[in-house]
Order: sequence, then structure tokens, then C-alpha cells
Amino acid sequence: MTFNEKIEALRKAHESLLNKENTPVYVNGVYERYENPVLTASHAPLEWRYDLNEASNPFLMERFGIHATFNSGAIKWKGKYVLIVRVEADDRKSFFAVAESPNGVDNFRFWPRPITMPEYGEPATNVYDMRVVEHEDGWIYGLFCVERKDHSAEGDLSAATAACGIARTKDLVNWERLPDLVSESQQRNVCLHPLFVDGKYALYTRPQDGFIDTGSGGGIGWALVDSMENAVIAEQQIISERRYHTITEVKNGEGPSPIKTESGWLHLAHGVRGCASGLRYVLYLYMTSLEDPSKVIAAPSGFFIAPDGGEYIGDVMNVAFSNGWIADPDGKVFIYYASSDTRLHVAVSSVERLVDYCLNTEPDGLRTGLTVERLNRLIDKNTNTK
Ligand code: M1P
Repeated sequence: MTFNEKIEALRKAHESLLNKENTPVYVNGVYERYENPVLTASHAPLEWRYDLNEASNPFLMERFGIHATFNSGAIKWKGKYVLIVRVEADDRKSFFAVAESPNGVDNFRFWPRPITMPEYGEPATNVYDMRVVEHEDGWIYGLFCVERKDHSAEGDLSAATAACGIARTKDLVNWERLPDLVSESQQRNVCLHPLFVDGKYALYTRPQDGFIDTGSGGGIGWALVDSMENAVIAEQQIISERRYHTITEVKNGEGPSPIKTESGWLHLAHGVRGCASGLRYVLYLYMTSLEDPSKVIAAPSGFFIAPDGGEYIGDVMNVAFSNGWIADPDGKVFIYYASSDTRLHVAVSSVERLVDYCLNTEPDGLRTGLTVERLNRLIDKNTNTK
């Protein structure tokens, strides 16, 4: 094969991957999973991976390794389903890149260049997991985790700090970096409420003592800040706790910004528990009140999405994670979730179904006896209607 023939073959294979139709698979009535991931490392443009010049790359080698495309923020923008993807290179560094699709379930294509995120303060070692939201103030905000080396931990090479980076944009290409969120604790998984609350910007937070351990960080927090140009948390209250022997025993973090429904704000979050094989990340739903978006009004028990089949396998096993979803005006909801820190999937549902799920799934009774009672109530119902 000549050099040009090799390029032609690469382009053909890439186009056929990008154009592959995705089909829904019935799961449980709550949502449909889709057969194929919507984004994998192989979806990255060839121009990002290869030097396509024969003189400087006669063997047509990959010169830049893209390792994973996962935890993505999501927004409907100019009629397209747009993702702000966490792309991880072979060198373990993540960066953000935009991919769009005409229908939300397949045909996702990356924009030609990754986002060049301006730095704030000490340049970040890593950035990831952007929550993107169109705020009523007219800006599109991106809140994301900023990792830097912890210089105070002498001798511990892996010691790092996590802070919430903040940036805003009008076009998803040019981002204005604002100061990082000022908070007494380290922060990850911070997410901005789309509306002002009591005239302030409202944040769902996830305080943590260390970079990985949440320590005394009790779960999903709530904080009001006066400005996003200088966001300072004076006070934060935990609104959704971590709890013993539940899916949130080890960590409990907000996903994307909540969706407004007639019955309350619909939230997607992740819970983490420990087990013999390590940490297990699953997704769950809850709802808060329309009048007070910090007041939980529905907390269905158990997980909503957990890794399934091949989703268990990847760079970091046993992880389902989401920081992006899109609700269409007709009520259709596209839930973008990543599996095992490797690839991105979509599950599709509707506001009506998700609210029904939240309001009609009983909360965790916190002990086995109550779980059996709950099951018996369902069996009674089914038996009596026969
Ligand atoms: O590796 C699993 C997840 O670990 C972290 O999640 P959390 O902030 O809840 O600890 C993040 O690094 C996340 O990106 C990753 O998917």
C-alpha cells in the first residue's frame, strides 16, 4: 500500500465508525440504553492522531495517542446535541473538546480543535469533568475539576489538590477563565444551578478533605455565591448525605445541572461504595423542590444506571459516571454516561418517565427487613390485581 492508500483506508474506517447508526436496547422501562458507545477514543479526528505528511511520518505512525473519551458535559446548542468531552491523551492528561451530533444518539463528530482553556493561577496539571449550563444571566458556564500538585505534601508524589475551575463562553470556542471557586474544603463535582436563587448563583458542591478521599465531606452540598467572577463559598450545607450501606457510602456527588419539571428539579448524581474489587461508581436520581432547590423531595433507593456487560471493563473498572444530560422541549431526555473512565454512552428516557421513577420508587429503608417489606408490597399489589 502506498502512503496515500493507507490514509485513504484510515479515512474510510474512521468515517464508517462516525456514521454508524445506533439502536436502542430495552432495559427496564425507565430508559433505553443504546447499542454502541456514542464516543470512543477512535472517534478522535485523524488529524489529532497522525502526522499525515509522508516526509515527516513515512511509516504513518500515530504521533499523538488519544486514550479515552468520557465524562462529558452536554448542552443543546443551535439545534445540535453538543458535548464538552473529557478527552484523555496517552500521557494521562485530560483536556476538553467539543463534539456534536444531529440527533443525540449517533454521528457525533469532534470540532476541529480541542478547547484551549485559559489558565488561572498556578497552571493546572489536569482538568476534567465539565458541567456546562446556560445560566439565566446569559452566559454558558463550565465548571470543572482542576488538579494541581500538592506542594505541601513533601515526599508524597501522588499528593494533589482538587479545586473547582470556572469558565464562561458565548460560543463554546472562546472561554473566559474566571477565578477558581474559593472554598475551605477541596472541591470536585461542583455544578451550577441554571437560575438565580434569592438573587444569587446557586452551586451544588462536593466538599472533600483530600484529593481522593472525601473524608469528612458529607455528600452533595449547597452554597449560594454573590458572583461567578469572584465566587466565594461562605457557607455550605449538605443536602444529600453519604450513608452507611447505601450506594453513596464512600462518595456522593452531583452530576449535571438539574432539569426543571412541573413536579420539581430532577437531579442526576453518582454514588460510590467500596468493595473487594475497589470502588464501584453508579448513577442515581433524586428530586428537589421547585420553591427551594436545596430541599430533597424524592430520593429513590438504589442505583439508576450501573455498569453493564462490557461497560465494567476499562481504564478504571466498575465505573458509571455522568456530568451531562439534555432535555428536549418535547420531554425527551438524553443521558450521557461514561463507563469505566474509557468511553461515552447514551441512555434515552423522558421527563415524564424519570419523574415517575423518582416519585414511585421508595427510598432506601437502610436495612434488609425493610427491603423485603417493600418487595412484599409490590408482590401483594400484583397478586391482588390478578
Ligand atoms: O475514576 C472514577 C471517577 O473518579 C473521580 O470521581 P469523584 O470526583 O467522584 O471522586 C473523577 O476523577 C471522575 O472523573 C472519575 O470518573
